[in-house]
Amino acid sequence: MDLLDSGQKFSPRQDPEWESALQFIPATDSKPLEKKPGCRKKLWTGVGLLLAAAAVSLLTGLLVWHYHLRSDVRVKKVYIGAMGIRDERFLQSHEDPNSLEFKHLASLVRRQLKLIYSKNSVLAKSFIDSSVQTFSEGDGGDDGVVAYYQSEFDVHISRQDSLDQAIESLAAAEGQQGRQGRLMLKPSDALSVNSVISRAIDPRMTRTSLFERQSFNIHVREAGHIQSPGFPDSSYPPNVYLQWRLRADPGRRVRLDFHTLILEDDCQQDFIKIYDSLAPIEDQVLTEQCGYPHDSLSFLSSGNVMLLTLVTSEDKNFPGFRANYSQTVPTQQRMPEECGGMLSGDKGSFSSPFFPSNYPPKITCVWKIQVSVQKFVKVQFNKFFLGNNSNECPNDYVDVNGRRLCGSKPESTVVTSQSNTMTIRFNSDSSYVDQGFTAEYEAFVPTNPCPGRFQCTNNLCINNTLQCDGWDDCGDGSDEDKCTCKESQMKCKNGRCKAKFWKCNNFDDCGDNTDEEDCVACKAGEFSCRNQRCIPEKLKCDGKNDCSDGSDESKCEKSLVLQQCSEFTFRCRDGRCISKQNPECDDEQDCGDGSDEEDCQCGTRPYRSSRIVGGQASREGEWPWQVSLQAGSAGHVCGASVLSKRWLVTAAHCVQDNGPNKYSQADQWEALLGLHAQTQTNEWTVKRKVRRIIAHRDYDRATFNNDIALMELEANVTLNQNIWPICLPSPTHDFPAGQEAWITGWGATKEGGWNAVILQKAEVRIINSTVCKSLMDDEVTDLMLCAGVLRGGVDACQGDSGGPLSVTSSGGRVFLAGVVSWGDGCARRNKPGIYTRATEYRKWIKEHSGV
Ligand code: 4AZ
Repeated sequence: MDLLDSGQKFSPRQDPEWESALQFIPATDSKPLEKKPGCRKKLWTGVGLLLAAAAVSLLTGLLVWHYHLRSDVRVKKVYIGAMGIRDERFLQSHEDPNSLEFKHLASLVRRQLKLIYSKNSVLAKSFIDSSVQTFSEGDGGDDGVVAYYQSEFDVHISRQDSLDQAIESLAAAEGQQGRQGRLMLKPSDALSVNSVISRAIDPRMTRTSLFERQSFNIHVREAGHIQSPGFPDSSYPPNVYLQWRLRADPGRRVRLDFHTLILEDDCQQDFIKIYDSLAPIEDQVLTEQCGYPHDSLSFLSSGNVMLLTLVTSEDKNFPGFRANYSQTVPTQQRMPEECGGMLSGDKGSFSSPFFPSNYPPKITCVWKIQVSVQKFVKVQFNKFFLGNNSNECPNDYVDVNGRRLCGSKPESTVVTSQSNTMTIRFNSDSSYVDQGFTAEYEAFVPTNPCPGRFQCTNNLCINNTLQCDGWDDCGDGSDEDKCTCKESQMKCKNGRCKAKFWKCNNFDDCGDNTDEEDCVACKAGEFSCRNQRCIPEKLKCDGKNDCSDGSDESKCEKSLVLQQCSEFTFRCRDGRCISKQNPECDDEQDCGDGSDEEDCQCGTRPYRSSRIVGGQASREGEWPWQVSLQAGSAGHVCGASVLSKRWLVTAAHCVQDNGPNKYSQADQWEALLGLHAQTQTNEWTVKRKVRRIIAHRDYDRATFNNDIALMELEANVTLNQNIWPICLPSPTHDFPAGQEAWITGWGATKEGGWNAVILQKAEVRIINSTVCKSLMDDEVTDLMLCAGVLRGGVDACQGDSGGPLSVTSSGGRVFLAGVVSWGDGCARRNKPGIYTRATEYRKWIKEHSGV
């Protein structure tokens, strides 16, 4: 159901008093505050201090009196709870608060609660009233009803904790109370209570500023969606507390899949919470989310109800959420078929229920693996996300032959048995769910666990060629222990062998930093210039060019105006150079003429929170500068980046004629901006014809030097939340080796593979140019930049060309570090991706596009 379609509109209340209440206090006469010289000043200081001390003591005394001694400082406390009632049948009319049946049962519940509270002196003294919010079918599947209620208490401020304790102790006591309770009420009015749980409500839900409170009741038998008010055309309203109560048929689970979720970053302000209940009982929270989460956002209930709450604070512009709801197919006796069972055969796989969705709460699955006699069992967990890491794993866990695993585990965690059977038990408790796990099992011969392969200490089997290659493929380093180093390798102190060119690359490749020792010729207390000279450390950032190449003045915190510019220093429009590193668009004016902060409408994501091989699907709007360049029936061919309303940057090799494909001609192209899935355009997507292509005149087909081109769009685009320019770095912008960068695109997801449908993203690192040149047989020039993951598995690939290599600066804006250009295959070990170095083309872009 679309809430707004159903006529529920939100009209935030305005305070009519506000404007007339505004008053301006007249400025005090400043003269009496002026300092007086001499000993009168000391006298005044003494008197001032005395007065201040007196004021502080008075205030402290008042506070102590106010909170501890005054007898009338009382607070109202609200508790939320659920009461399980036996011998009562759930009726459709119990969903309608205006029905007689609802009213009747609600009044019995209220009386029962009063009776329960009356038996506890703390509760009895402060109880005010209870109200019943709603009912649902009992949890047990057969007869029974659950009542969700709210109870209010009025308590002295110093006795809040004992009230909390009294409420929390109810659950334990109520098992017996239920049976005895009958004696205290007329038999016809007594309820047969089988459980009571009450908890303090999340204080953010009782903020007095929340002036809009509403609940929506939805039956999820027919699949549909819910969304925050105004979504997607406007941001959600401020200061609201909304509840969506979702009910499935008895015996089915509620399923909620988020399509979009973009809230304010600060969970203290705006957040959603999902409960495995129809009331916001804190013991039954499945998740709390805010900002722009990257986790799996698909949830299942344990029973047939679920509650989604949205709380917002003062106005901020965030779009909110849209989530699809449905119910699961029925299972005969609820759980057993959904997970667990007997696994026979010498190979197989299994996963936590509903993977890759989050597993439901309160579920237990048991797998019994049995392989051929005389073989043992090996289970390899490929994904493993089970809540927080802890030693005892008291909450959600996987138990393998009596050993509990929980938290997050690295890929390829292996466990083995000492017999031909293994029992694996998965258990989730009543709150906070996670994505779960996927696992493969295999039988092995105990005398030869890795036939033809290398056996790691952690029992993983890897290809023999990966042993002693300088990379930890086992995950525990055992494939790199006890190696004899080759001619091209150096020996680290810890015994590892690493390629010689890793030495002195400013990165600890050995793991014990021995590859980075004895690298600089300079003595202690000296600064080593880029040109290898040594200068006293104190001359660094003193505004003078002591190194003579300017490198001692290029990475300073403060932006001193320098006497001399160098290839490492930022040049302001007025020609002066400053010593601060990467000062452009960092929201601080560093140049006297302000030119470092001009043209900075770029590099931000609309809702600040925040193909590719080895990447993952991105969220809509996450990379608003990403463009898909499409050529007639060929569809997507290359990527590009938005520079302005009119200009895109891409790779020159994308716009070269290729047989019958006349890619150098503008009319062959169409640019899709604000696109997420190749097959789906939406209200944010803009399609534009291309008016003009300007490929770099010196683009070299043989070497890929100058692989850059500009595209002018036929008509300007209107920037929106999914279309936004990336910042261009100044020629002296530094992207140091080791820095994190992101690649994005719809290119092939493996070498020689198919293009992706959903825009992919992957994290890589900038790679030292000297290392890169030696890895790429000296085919990399200074006009190129290398980035990748040298262990392999993550890279740009065919179809990503022309797209951005995005780097987030310290100020939070995203800069174009490079344009996807070429590589030796895709995602191969020690073969980084090669990018056109954007800093080298800043002037060229300005000259040809004006951007
Ligand atoms: C391509 O064919 C291509 N691994 C782009 C990037 C890379 C390889 C190939 C980098 O467009």
